[in-house]
Amino acid sequence: EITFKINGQDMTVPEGTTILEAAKLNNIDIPTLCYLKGINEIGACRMCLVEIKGARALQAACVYPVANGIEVLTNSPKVRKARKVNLELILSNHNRECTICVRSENCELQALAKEIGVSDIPFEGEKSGTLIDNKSTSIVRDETKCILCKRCVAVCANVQNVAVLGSVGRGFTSQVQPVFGKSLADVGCINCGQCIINCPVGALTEKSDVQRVWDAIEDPTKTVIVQTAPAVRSALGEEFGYPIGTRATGQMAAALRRLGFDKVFDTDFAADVTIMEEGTELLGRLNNGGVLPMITSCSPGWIKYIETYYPEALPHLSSCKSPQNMAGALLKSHYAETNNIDPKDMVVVSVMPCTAKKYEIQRPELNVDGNQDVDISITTRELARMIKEARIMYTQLPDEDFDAYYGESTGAAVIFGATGGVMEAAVRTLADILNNKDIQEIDYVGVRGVEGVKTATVDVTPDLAVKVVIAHGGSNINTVMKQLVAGELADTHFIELMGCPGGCVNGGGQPIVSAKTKMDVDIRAERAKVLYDEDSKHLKYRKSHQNPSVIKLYEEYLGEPNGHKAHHILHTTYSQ
Ligand code: HC0
Repeated sequence: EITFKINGQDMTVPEGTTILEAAKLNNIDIPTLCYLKGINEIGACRMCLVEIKGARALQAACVYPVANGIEVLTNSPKVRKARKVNLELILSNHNRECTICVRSENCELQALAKEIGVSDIPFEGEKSGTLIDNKSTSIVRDETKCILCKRCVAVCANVQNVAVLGSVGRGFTSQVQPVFGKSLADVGCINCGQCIINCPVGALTEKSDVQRVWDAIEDPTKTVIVQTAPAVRSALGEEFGYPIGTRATGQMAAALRRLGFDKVFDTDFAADVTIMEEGTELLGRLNNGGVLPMITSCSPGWIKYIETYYPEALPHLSSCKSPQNMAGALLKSHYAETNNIDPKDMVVVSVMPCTAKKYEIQRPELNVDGNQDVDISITTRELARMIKEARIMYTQLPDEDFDAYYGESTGAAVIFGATGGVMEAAVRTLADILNNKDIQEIDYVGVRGVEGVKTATVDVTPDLAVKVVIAHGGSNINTVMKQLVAGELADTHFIELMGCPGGCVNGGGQPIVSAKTKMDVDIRAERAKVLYDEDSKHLKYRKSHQNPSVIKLYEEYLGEPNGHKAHHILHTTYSQ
């Protein structure tokens, strides 16, 4: 234990505690900018400078461990002045067109400038970066706004194990860029957008498709149908002032209707279909000596990851399209046929917590009879912007339901949005089908939670113990994939992998929460809770095979799961 003084008060903390952490324990606020708890603790931005009595230089609180007997001042005139000058220097090299920046009012730099009281930039400032890279389907990188905090570099390398962003140059020529100054579209970027949600400013944003959606809605020749991913409802409310962990389902459906979509459907419906297809595929592989373990194929960041870094393992992937694309493919086939609409006159829009979904929809193999499954994919944030632009008073909206049939879903589907959810949904259905009964104990808590890699053995029947592995985020995925290619997972049957840490609830398209808030709140767990609550408290059915509309769809149209028609519409092969 270490005893020291902070702003005149005595404090005792465990050895190794940084001044920043100690101050927080004592309700003393120290500003930070480059700091990202557990991910980027490098003391680079110098915003967290504090004075240590007797020491000549000010120290960065985020990396400086407390020592016995020191006296720390977090609010001395010297400290305030230094922070202000440092912030002015950062601002002098930053594109300050805040009024037209999508991060305005959600920008950590802007907030700091206000808190610290910067009212003038006394330096001319070198403008080091000029490039705006918008070649990627998913991510726009604007060097004029980058403040070199390196949060994106750390997340991309250490959390996602992708490492396509790095620092180049020194001093005023310093830049954060992909290798050789290439576009994000031309390096091994998996489009996950974790860089975006960890960027404090507007240097990294999603490629906006909002105008394309407005144009479609305004086009009288088009039937415009929207589908919303499971995780969107766990976070959309945050954009309208609701606390993290507020369920948005009903108001979201109401808002989408008022935006002018012809039909408001739920990706969750297709998640139920996915369980029918993927569960059947797994049983087929188990019974017929197919490639095992089988790995889920619904996260497009993960798909790009395996194609780029583990192509030899592609036969392990399920052949199922993602629920997003299954929904699109069914709308352009079954729905179009039954409603006498030419699929060419349909525009399917998906609202996703994900930036990689923008990449997924334009993959050439994801179509049905030449019609692209999904036409436009927007993020949760873009939907919020549309609602604001339309001046819909979101908080005043009533709760409404999705439209019938393709809006019907189960608790199994909604938990897809949290890590472990797809696995739990699959096990619920497999257990019922193989035991031929409606099992009541269906909360498989062993596969839930934010632990990086989860392993469980589920006794599905007295004779079948299914061994499963679940991982989320590139680094954890990499741990599992290394084991897989080394032959260490030969006795595992089914693996769920999701590209983002925490699963889709923490996807790169979700509302952006400041690093400061993330010091206190695990947004992955809070948002996941929304989905598990919807599953256990709000939905009539909690198993995919009990979805009445899904049952009807197979009876009337698809035939058997994994049958000929289902294969044609709902499956694909990834082979890059
Ligand atoms: Fe997900 Fe999905 S659960 S990937 O995390 O499977 O993005 O929310 O929409 O497609 O359903 C994201 C979330 C989806 C898909 C579903 C899956």
